Amino acid sequence: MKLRKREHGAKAIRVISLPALCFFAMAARAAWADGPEATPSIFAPASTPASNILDLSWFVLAITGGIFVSVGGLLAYAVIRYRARATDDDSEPPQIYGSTQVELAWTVIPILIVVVLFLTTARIIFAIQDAPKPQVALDVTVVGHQYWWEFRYPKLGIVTANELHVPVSTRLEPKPTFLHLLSADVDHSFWVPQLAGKTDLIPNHPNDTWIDPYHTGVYVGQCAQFCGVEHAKMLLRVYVDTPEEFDAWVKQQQRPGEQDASVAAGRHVFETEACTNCHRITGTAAAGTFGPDLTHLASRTTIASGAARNTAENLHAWIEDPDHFKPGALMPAMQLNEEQINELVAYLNTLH
Ligand code: HEC
Ligand SMILES: [Cu+2]
Repeated sequence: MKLRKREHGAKAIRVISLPALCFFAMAARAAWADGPEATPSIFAPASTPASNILDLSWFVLAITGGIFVSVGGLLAYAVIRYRARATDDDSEPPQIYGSTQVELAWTVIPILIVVVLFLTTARIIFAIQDAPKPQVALDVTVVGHQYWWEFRYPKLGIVTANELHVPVSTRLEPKPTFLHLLSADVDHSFWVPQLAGKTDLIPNHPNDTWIDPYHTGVYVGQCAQFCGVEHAKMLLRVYVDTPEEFDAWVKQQQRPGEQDASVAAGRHVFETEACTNCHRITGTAAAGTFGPDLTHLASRTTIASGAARNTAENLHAWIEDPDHFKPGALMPAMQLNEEQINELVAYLNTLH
């Protein structure tokens, strides 16, 4: 009987040490995090809004961790120190009610803690929201669609999809990107964990956020607001380029669609099928805006909002039946024959 009671004490300690272990594992992770990660982690921020949020998270975690450790410690102490013993008589311990000091202490201290957490959080939210936009900032309009992202660079005359290119922003040469967030249909949420917190894209209610990534590389993100059946495959990539890479990318995107005579057959299929109703390729009659702009499709690494790599086989499978990668995607299977699809893929592959 005695032994079993001791086991209870040991269990209480194990339950407490598990969250503590997780806490230290995360802290250790943050220590060596730097640059882009394959699995995005909020513990490896690479942009001011994300690192402000991480600082706040550590602060909140320190306070709540302190509460957890002291309450858990007192509880464990009481459980072990005052456990039932064989020598106990069965009388009740002294019953104490109504100590004004104690009641005041456990009402006022939590209120103060909540006020501190509230104020520090509000401060960070407003610091990010109200950050002044410098002259050099890059403007991008982000439009959420079921289930893909449209990126427009109004001052540069560029429209692209799913893969956002921005220049790196260093301390010496700051070049933040300000994002104006819109939606074409339902609620979406722009979230690239290493770059900034989530900001929703709400129909008829424009929102704004900004990023200033300090390392080059690819940062992955995801729509963070349930927006329909394919919400989980509404991924996004942010390419943080050196200034030279970014300028080269801009020049390439500003060119009209490639006109390669060797793939005229595929272009003909594209222009005579319903593709033109939904997609735009500058330099052709296609001016649809329901689906992604395909003018520079071949310059993208992925298709269908990160659902598949941009390879000839995947393009073939996608055009044959988009449900192959994204069941419920809003592009119909066009019932084309093998030859037409092959011609189309050959054409799309020339659209650098
Ligand atoms: C009814 C409108 C519609 C028609 C018609 C249509 N598409 Fe699409 N297409 C879309 C939508 C919407 C997407 C985005 C799907 C997603 O990612 O969820 C898309 C995505 C694509 C993509 C991937 C683009 C990217 O950057 O991810 C390609 C390539 C494509 N369509 C080619 C075609 C071709 C070729 C045709 C004609 C045979 C065609 N589409 C017809 C609506 C359409
Ligand atoms: Cu979405």
